[in-house]
Amino acid sequence: MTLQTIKTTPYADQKPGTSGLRKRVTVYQQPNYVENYIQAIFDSLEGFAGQTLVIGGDGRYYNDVAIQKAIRIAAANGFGKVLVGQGGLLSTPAASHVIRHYKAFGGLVLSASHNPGGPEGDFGIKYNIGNGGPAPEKITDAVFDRTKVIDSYKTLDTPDIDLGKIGTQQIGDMVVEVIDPVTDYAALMETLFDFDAIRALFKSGFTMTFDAMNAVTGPYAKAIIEGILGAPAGTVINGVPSPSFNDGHPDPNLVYCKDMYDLLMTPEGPDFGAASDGDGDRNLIIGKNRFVTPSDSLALLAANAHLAPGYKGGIAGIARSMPTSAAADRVAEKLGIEMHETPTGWKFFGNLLDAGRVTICGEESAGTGSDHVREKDGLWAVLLWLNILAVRKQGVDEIVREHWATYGRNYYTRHDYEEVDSAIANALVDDLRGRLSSLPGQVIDGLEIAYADDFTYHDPVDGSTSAKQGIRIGFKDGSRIVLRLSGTGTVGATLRVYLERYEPADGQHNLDTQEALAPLISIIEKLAGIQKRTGRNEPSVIT
Ligand code: VG1
Ligand code: CO
Repeated sequence: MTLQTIKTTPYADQKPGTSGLRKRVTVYQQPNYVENYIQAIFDSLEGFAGQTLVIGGDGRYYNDVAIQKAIRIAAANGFGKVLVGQGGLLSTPAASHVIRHYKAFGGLVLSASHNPGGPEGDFGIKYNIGNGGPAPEKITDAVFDRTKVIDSYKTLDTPDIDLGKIGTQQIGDMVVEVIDPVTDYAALMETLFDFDAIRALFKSGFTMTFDAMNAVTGPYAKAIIEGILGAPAGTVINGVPSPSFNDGHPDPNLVYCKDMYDLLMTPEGPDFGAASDGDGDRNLIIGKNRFVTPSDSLALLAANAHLAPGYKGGIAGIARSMPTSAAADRVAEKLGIEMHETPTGWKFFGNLLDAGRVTICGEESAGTGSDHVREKDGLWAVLLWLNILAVRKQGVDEIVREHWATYGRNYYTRHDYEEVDSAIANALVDDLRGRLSSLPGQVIDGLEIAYADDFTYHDPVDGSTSAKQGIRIGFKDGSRIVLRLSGTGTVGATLRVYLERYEPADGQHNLDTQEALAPLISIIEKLAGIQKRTGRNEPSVIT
């Protein structure tokens, strides 16, 4: 077995986005594309000689090829040990837990999350630091700089490692330990939730369907929900991870989980429906006759977290990404705890969690999580919901309505325009940005603009600043429109428009969401001309 230093030439497009480097599989298949990126990551880190690296992925197409490359490059760069999930699988939250639990130096998460998979789909690589969370911008910026000049990478001339067998193997000076991907994660969940109460809930005849979307959460959900918690076999559907997600799109929203939604709206349907995404960090929650928006779910979980043993002492604070609705802010206010607004992407929550300033975090894009790991965690959210349902002995709809009657309702929707020509999308955002200072005071369709800015985040823990994180237009009545470009798409640009309107506790809570937000939809068209400029007459996806 020989250590090799292989000459390479840089790629210009290896800039990490909201969550790692996501590209088409065909882009990743170019010579040395994976190698360059992983070597650039290691070149940007210090002090890992002899340390442990965690590697796992969501099992999508190309996972098996990339993971072998990653192991060889890690060995050649001097890591002492690699911990890898059996079959190359680790959900993103489980990878975060494994990094923390075994005090690893960091980890590589091979995933493009909710993006479609398969040979024509997407692949991704993300580096997580020792706290288990996505690398902060300081590191991702350094990695990008390095990719632009990289001229060689290190690897070992060795056959593929057998990842099917649990146990340790040696490659060069490095140990490879293949671990069961589920065991440590399931044990962690057991410390947080009242499993006896949830078991009793299922025994009492409560019914649920969990759609793992042919992605990585299947084995976790089966082991925990059907195995440990005793839900009937068949509660977990699409539970076998498939490299192409069975040609599905593993994004748990009302478009790709429409069948589940329809089922939950019928009397014959189960009491509770949930789903998670490609890498297991997102969640969808639907009760009988009640879809819970992710922003509301964050607020509800924060308000009820004390009902679960892991949070019985109360929560220190809440953080939400900027485009997420302000529903959680009202909970924080009532609890008298800290509330933080951060840019999109879980990497911005890490410092607040590490500093103990917040316990629960969430994003409007179906991501919620807590300080138990440093990633959002789909199954965790589902289990916390089950714990709350078991303790409160009420249905989802009733709990949601009581919440609105206490805190008011934030009507909320997101309109996505996908695969828009990048030049058109950038010009649209730049034009609006240029006009922001003239907007406050203007009255459009009877609504007065109170403020308009481009969100800049000042991290209160490390003092770093992140500018240009999305355009916010706020109105006197508390309504808000946010507009930003996605950092996870792989083709053209995806324009996201986030719309929110607040109805107080004694207000109207029964309106249709799109109708309730129609005035704002019309205002943003007047201000930004999205449909006019993109030539689209409706969003590609409404969530
Ligand atoms: C999207 C979501 C964001 C999320 C990110 C990664 O980013 O909006 O909230 O953190 O995906 O989630 P963007 O830049 O496309 O809006 V995942 O589950 O894809 O890792
Ligand atoms: Co994900």
